[in-house]
Amino acid sequence: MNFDNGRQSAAQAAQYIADITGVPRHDIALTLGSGWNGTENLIGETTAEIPAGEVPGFSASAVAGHGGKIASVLLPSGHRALVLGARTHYYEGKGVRAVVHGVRTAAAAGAKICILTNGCGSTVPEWSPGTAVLIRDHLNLTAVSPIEGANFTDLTDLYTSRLRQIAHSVDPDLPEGVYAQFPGPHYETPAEVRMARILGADLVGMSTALEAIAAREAGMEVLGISLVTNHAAGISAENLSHAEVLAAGEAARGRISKLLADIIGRIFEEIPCR
Ligand code: 8IG
Repeated sequence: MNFDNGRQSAAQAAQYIADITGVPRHDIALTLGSGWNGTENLIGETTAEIPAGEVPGFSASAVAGHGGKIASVLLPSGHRALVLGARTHYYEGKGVRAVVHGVRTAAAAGAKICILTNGCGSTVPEWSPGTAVLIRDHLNLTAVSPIEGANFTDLTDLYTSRLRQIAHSVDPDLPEGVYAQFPGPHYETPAEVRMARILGADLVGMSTALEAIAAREAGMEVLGISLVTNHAAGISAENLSHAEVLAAGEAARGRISKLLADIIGRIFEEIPCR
């Protein structure tokens, strides 16, 4: 067996993106989760946009609130960002390879840094909808890995302290937490949320951990930022709804877009363009 860990299909997708956008290499990848769409407009100038479904190996997203486009953005520093407005979730049943194809494509496109954003539930009563949280570490509760073969990848500093420090230099009050990826698509029961808290999870969601693992395996540095869009089940008196999730994202959009734009600006400060 040849365990290429998706490199060949990622290389094909990256070549397609380079051809269509006219940008041979991108410096950073940005995956936009629930509530984060529109952020690309604040970080720089979109020079090309491709419907995700047209790129080899990608499929159009079916979830409202998920953009479905791949954009090439010219940052004020001159660097290039590949913005993945589409994300394949594990619960779509397309397999873990499809879930991480986006980050592998970004790596093949040249990205050395991978920023993953998401909307999630909070197990911390004080973190209400609208709170942005830096991911310090994760619990992969999907019971699968995106890596195939005897490729023993070190995850000690997965969400690198270097990038978290840069984020904190932009907003010193940004809280940090542990993100637990559940398979979904159902939200947790209150008992599962209590279990997650006991295991050390501050945030619960349906993405990010598998992508972060693949990003690291592909040699990228990872930064994760969550937007709390709801209290996890049982944490507050309310029931969960996708409408609530969308509303929280809408209300926070300007603030979190600016936060991300400032962090990206800081990352490339004093780094010359290739
Ligand atoms: I947005 O409460 C969003 N995504 N698992 N639990 C899980 N995923 C989520 C939640 C949540 N909110």
